[in-house]
Amino acid sequence: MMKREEIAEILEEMAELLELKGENPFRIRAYRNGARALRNLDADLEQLIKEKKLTEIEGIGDHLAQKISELFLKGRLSEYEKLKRGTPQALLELLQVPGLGPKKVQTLYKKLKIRSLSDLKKAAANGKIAKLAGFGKRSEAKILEALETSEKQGTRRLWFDAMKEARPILDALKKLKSVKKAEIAGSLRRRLETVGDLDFIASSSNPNAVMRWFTTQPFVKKILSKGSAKSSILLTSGIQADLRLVPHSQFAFALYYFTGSKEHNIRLRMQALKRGWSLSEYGIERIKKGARLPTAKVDTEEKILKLFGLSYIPPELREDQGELKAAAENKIPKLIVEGDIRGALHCHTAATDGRNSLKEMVSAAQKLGWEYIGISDHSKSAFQANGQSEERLLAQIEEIRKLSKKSDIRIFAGIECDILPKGNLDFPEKVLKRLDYVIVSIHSSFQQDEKAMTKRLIRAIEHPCSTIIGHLTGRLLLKRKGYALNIPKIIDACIANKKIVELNGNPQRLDMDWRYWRAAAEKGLLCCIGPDAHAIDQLEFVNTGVQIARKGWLRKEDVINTLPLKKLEALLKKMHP
Ligand code: DGT
Ligand code: CA
Ligand code: CA
Ligand code: ZN
Repeated sequence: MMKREEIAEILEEMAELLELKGENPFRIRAYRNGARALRNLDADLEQLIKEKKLTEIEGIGDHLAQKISELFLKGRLSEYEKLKRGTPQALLELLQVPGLGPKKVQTLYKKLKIRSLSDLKKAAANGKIAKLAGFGKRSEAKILEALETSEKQGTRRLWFDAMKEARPILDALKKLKSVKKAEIAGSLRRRLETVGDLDFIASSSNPNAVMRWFTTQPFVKKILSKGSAKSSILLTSGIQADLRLVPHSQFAFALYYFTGSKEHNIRLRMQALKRGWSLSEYGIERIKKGARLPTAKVDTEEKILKLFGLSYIPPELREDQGELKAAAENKIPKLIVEGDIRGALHCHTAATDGRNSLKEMVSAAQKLGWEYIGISDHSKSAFQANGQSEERLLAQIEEIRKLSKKSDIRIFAGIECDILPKGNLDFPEKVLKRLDYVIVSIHSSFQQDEKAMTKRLIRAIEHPCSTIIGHLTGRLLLKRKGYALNIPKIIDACIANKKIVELNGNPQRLDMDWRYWRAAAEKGLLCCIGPDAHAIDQLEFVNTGVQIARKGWLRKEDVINTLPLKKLEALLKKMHP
């Protein structure tokens, strides 16, 4: 069964395709209205369909109801597929460029004969687009910028998505008879927020058999290269995967080398040279006469580092951010692990834009073994997310208090409160005071300059009722840069006002960026890892957050949702009187 949001997206795409064809505006509007109605739906879609009551919803007529049912039940819509097939590929591609809607795409197609992204780029670079009616210099510049970012990002993937693909491949590799050891390497192992490809390292005594396996699986779309030491394939999802095979004795060295980062490796190799050794993916050897090299067997990464007098450096930290120095001083922190998490505070329900009810979210949290869950639905200005009015919020608080009394797990009443353009909050103090905590986030007016944006956020930080700053920069990885912001200043303001910064675990956000966390936490900033869950199956995003927290050198003590219930309760009470 298709999800409500997916159906809404297809209806919107239908509207775009119809508009591209120059169809009747009423029909186009009907699809758009239908998408909006679906997104704002309070009731259960499945039930409405079963009882044939879809048409009772404002904005959904007979025709649309039939389309929605078809999508929901079959997961596809023949009319949509036909429309898509009938639209030139070039137009579909152009439609994907941010800032280009159907009308503009039509104009580009007709007036400038633009048939591809490279045509579009050429025209923009030559200033031809600015001259078209309805475009102008600004929109030309925007198109160029959008094209450049999409080129730069190329085929990178979110870490989360790449890991989902890599796990089963790794498991299958490990099960092969001729494979002794197998690991993920590269940026995926380092938990970088996006990855260029999947890197696998394995040791085997029968490389040809392993490579034959790797290049003939159902996940292979195309073989890029095949050899007994290295093969590269394109997965059906479009992402590249490399497999390197080495003899057992070289496994640890190969794993270390191909985990990277390149910069980290270079620094470690310099230390080797200073000692008269050469370190490579094959092993370590003496290159200077008289240099001493321990003869003990080196078959783990721990032992490689030990040769240099270094303590173990987890892959997440190998980014040349001072980790070698810390390891030399035995100062690599004990990083947070998934099992340290005892609950989460950034969770949405169907009261706003979540997919599950309060009860469902609570019981899912309980199944995860959490001691508490905080509900933080949107505030009224977030109308695109069905933000709650004061009335609805107060009713929800009531509902939460009642359910919490009956439950084995504590439910905190919170909110994700919009920070308005001037920095004031979306609800008056007397309302916010009824809650246990307040996450403050920006969901509008992203265009403000750095000074205005920083001022806006600091005002929210200084508000007596704010507790946690949500997804600090608003970035959507591979899609949208964060808004302009003086992050160090924000960090200082949070520390001065004793406010917490979120590490948003949604794989597309991972915000605040890991590069800021180490220094911030050393100055005393506390972190809250939020799943920003909009459905029960997204509660696990808190674990993605943990991976990134590790990358930011965070320990359990730096993260408030590792606290046992009583301690967290006390902390929130102190912060939010
Ligand atoms: P990616 O794939 O762009 O997300 O980033 P990585 O780090 O996975 O890079 P990749 O796949 O090109 O190579 C995997 C690792 O292998 C890399 O982190 C370090 C190592 N490596 C690859 N080529 C070189 C090289 O030319 N020099 C050094 N020092 N290391 C390399
Ligand atoms: Ca890689
Ligand atoms: Ca690679
Ligand atoms: Zn948000």
